[in-house]
Amino acid sequence: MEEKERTVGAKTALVSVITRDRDEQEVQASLEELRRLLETAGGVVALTFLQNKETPDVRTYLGSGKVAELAYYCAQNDITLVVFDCELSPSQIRNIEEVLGDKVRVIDRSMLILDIFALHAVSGEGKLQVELAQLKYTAPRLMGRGAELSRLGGGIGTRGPGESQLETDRRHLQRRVRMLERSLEEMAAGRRTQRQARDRSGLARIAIVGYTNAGKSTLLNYLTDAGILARDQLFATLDPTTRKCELPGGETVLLTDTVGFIRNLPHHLIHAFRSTLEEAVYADLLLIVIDASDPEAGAQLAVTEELLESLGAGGKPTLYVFNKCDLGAALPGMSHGKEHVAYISAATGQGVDLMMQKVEQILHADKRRVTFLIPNAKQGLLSKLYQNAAVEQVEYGIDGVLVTATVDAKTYGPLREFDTNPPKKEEDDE
Ligand SMILES: Nc1nc2c(ncn2[C@@H]2O[C@H](COP(=O)(O)OP(=O)(O)OP(=O)(O)O)[C@@H](O)[C@H]2O)c(=O)[nH]1
Ligand SMILES: [Mg+2]
Repeated sequence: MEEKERTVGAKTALVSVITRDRDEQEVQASLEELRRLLETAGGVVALTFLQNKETPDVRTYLGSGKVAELAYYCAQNDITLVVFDCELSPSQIRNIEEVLGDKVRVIDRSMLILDIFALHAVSGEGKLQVELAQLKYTAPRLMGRGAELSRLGGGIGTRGPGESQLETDRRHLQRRVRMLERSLEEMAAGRRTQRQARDRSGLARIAIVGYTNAGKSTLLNYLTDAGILARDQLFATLDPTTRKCELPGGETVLLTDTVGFIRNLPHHLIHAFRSTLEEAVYADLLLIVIDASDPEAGAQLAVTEELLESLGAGGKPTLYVFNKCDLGAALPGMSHGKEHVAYISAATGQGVDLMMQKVEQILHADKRRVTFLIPNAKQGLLSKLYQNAAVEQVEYGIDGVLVTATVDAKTYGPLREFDTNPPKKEEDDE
């Protein structure tokens, strides 16, 4: 394929601008990440191009003199791909390509990320999510290049989902977008049904979340032999995987591995993956995995927490899991002010037992042992108790059923009126 030849192994220039809002350190860290993204997608960095500029140029992002300079370097070094570490508008891409000439393709950070997503999507839902995001984000950026739109879905030298369906005609595109949105909505509904079934099982749900490459899949593999692909790549995992796992005390819980986060993700990209990310929203406990050996760990955690917040998963019981401790911690002070922390190596298993004890403690922190008198007319509540609590003793009497069980706050709430020894009001409000 022509696209393949152009991009896999393509000599690439990475471009960034140090602006008033982004200092050099931030720009360098982001550029380093862009280099790793490019390598994951199969490209080779031949040149890095930086400019100091108060604000990016509206027409060409770099100043016009700098774009001309970039064109010269591209020609000198046989560069065929230029990746800007920012979000470019469709017209900026066109204007830059005009200066750089026919041989050079210009993309931005999000287009590169979508290329990788296209490479790594496995499930039907994952593939449709990627295609939809590509149609909404990448398509307008390739419009106006006529027949070349067929590149879309091809990604950076790969065959992505949906390549065959893509048309140059906008109306076709819009129809395809609506079709994908409908299919994804149906899949999201299916996911909700699955989730409800899991809810009925009464098992606690734990979501493993965190920055890309932190070691989430390695951890789930260690705990459950899930056999998920774990690699030194960004966005190795796109599709969530859920496995059962036993806590030290014998309780079975559900653990879900999720897609990783990264900085500077445009909002509509997050939106496209919302339904898979929702696994985190419905969890009872979050394990935020942090690559403690990465000097950027602090910034990565901040991005992770911000994204969790925007998804509506902020404020959940959280265990901060500092991973890769076999490599040594880059930032020793990071656990300050965090209520629950664990230090592990998912690769060697060191510290994982202790981590699981903490998981158990947090899950059980709000549990209490209660004796309920459940009226005969409300026998349905008894089966709820059997599902969601550890029932110790049951006595059938004339007034109803006397049950002693250990319950969590969620289960206790609707049964409060049947508690034979309810807590006093003050305790209640704690
Ligand atoms: N040394 C060391 N390497 C680890 C550890 N945990 C994970 N890794 C490595 O880190 C890389 C990323 O691990 P993954 O488990 O794929 O990370 P992830 O968080 O699932 O990443 P994405 O799915 O890409 O978001 C792999 O090369 C792992 O072998 C650890 O405790 N120590
Ligand atoms: Mg993974």
